[in-house]
Amino acid sequence: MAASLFIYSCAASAQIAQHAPAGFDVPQQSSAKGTIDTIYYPSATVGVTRKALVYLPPGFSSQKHYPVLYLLHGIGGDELEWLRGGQPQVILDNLYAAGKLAEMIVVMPNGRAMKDDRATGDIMAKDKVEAFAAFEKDLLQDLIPFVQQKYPAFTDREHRAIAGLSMGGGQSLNFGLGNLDKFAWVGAFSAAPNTKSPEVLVPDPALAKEQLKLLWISCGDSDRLVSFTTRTHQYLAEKQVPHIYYIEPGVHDFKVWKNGLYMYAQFLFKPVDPNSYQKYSTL
Ligand code: FER
Repeated sequence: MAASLFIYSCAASAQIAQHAPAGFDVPQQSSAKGTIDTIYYPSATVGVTRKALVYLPPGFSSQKHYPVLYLLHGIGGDELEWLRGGQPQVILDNLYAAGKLAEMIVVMPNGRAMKDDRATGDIMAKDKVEAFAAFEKDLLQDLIPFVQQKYPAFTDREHRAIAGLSMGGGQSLNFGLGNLDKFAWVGAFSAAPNTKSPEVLVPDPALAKEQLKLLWISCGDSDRLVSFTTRTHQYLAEKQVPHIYYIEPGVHDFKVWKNGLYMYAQFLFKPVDPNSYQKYSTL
């Protein structure tokens, strides 16, 4: 019994993503680098051409097929926010160099689906906040089909992930859990008040449990918005929907979001072991 438990814990810990170590976000001279494209896609939803950034992994080849992660920004940001504040390409390049990441395409859109989608003026204005909800249609009907036409992407739910920070975290939960036929991997870093109430997010816990590969929710313990993460976690725990709930020391900033990307990305598009999720959790 003791021996089998030991073996089990070794096997489980082998696939556990650890908290980001020092240097995880520092460019390494010698390692292969991914590339970043800017794409412009016609949005029938908004009625304009919209912009997004696309990170292609080192060694990208149009002869292969790739899963896709949609990575969303916060209320004060746009398609450049992750790049400017989080340098995800450095984090991902380093993870590839360490052999810790499945090859994937990462799409960073502008999640404020309105004609003038700049993060200027009153970013909390009603029409701008509503545009974050309107992005669901733009994402599903305009951006995803465009990405799948332009890049050699797998098109099934098990090869599509969504994650975001703050407003983008709320969007990821709302859109991901609301469209389980489209997304098998859902992640939220410091989800904002736009996060739907747990009963609305997950009305059918059995279906969510069956369909989700991974549901990740993380937040800094001193974030003023932490209650939105805790509330979601409590409901999921009560309904026994497997998820990773990762509370770390921190506030509402890129230190937490970069670690969220670092950890969440390592799970994506690999075999999952929900039994290992309980090793995460609180401080
Ligand atoms: C709010 C507080 C914070 C809110 C949104 C946010 C829509 C979003 C923060 C972020 O994206 O960083 O009351 O309401």
